Amino acid sequence: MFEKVLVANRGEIALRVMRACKELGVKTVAVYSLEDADTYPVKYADEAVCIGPAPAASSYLVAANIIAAAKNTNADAIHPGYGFLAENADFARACADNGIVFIGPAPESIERMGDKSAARETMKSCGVPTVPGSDGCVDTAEEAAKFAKEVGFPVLIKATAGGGGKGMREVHQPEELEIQYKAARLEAGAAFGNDSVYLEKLVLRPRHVEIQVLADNFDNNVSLCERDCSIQRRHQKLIEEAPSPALTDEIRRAMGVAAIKAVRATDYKNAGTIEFLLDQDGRFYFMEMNTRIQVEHPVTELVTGTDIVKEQLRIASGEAMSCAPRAPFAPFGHAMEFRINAEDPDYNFRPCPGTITVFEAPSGPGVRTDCYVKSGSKISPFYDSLVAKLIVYGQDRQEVIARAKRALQEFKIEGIATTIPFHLKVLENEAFNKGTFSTDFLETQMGEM
Ligand code: MV4
Repeated sequence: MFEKVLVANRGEIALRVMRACKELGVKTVAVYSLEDADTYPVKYADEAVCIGPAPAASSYLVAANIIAAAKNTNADAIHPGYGFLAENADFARACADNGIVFIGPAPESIERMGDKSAARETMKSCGVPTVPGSDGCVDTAEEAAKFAKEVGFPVLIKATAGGGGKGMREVHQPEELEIQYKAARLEAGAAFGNDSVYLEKLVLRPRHVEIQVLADNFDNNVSLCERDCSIQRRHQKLIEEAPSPALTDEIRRAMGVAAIKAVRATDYKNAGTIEFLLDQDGRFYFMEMNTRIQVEHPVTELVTGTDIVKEQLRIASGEAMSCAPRAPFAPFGHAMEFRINAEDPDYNFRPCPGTITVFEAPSGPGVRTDCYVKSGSKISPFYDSLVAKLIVYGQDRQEVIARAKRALQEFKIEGIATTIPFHLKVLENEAFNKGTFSTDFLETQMGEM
């Protein structure tokens, strides 16, 4: 195991990683921007190094400063958390070049999955189901028309460098194709500096179901079941749960098998997530692979009894993962995560940074809160608005829903607006209670929200 790990992140995930380190007897180094100097993760770490001013582009995204901090403190590894440099292949390479272990997959794996069209082709060649579409990029509007005719309308034009929905255009009629094709390329070029696009048949009313995987260097490749992340707003997840209310044991097994097939075929190591679209007929298709720890990892931890961050540390340090002997996993009980963001659901979820005057987290059976704030903490306008994650566990979905209501009501956050009232409203919704929602839940079920 490592002696000392530098955590190249902030907020709740920095604290989450440090807690895993502490349990493994690993010393921790925090890096922080001037804006974050007084935050709890910085105090919690054994050592802390300032890496620049508030803007992420001048601090948490400056690879050279972070690597210098690791060298100066003799850290043997860097955990990137999520966001920032977590899926930056050049950063992973720079770590290796400086004799520091990057706690994550190989740079080649990050690169392969970062190109969404190439990732799709890789998966297809591994025998993982993909949505019918263009094999590779579509370079002209004529070529787009040819593919659209082949797979049939409606189609979806996607940016190769995309992810998270940017540069995506739906096309429902042949007449719209040329305009939307050009618009997608312009948007992708502006957003990513890369205007290449590809095309897929549009899956109607899909669910977002993703499989968590772990792979070590001892040929242990395990699937930790799925998470259903269909409750989103503009590609920001708000509620995640495991198991998915939409999966039969048969589909769950098939999805897990597909995910492991992909992991083996690409020699992927460490933790990863394979995102699938699940259509209304129970068929699933590869969407993207995330090569980082994800915000919603705790729901998987609760239904599988694993500590995913500790497994990441074990795998990266050259040990075998400790959960492999218990695989294959069948989900035990049910878990849901509610993202408590500093956003006002009454005003289009506008960010509400500011000082939290009172903060009291719920407790009691089946309740976990991952957060980094206390009464008096400030939510900075410079970073994302995640304040806390409420993760609720119970024997079945019904118990979890009742428990979540109780826990959300116990939460006391004053001084800023949060997404708690939104979550309480969702918990009263019939489609949510039945588990029959898809990714259009917010628009179709929550009215003006
Ligand atoms: C799709 C799709 C329907 N059909 N692909 C959204 C983000 C990006 N990762 C891929 N996305 C989608 N790809 C096909 N062929 C619908 C979406 C999509 C979506 C997916 C998951 C969760 C929420 C979503 C919201 C809108 C669109």
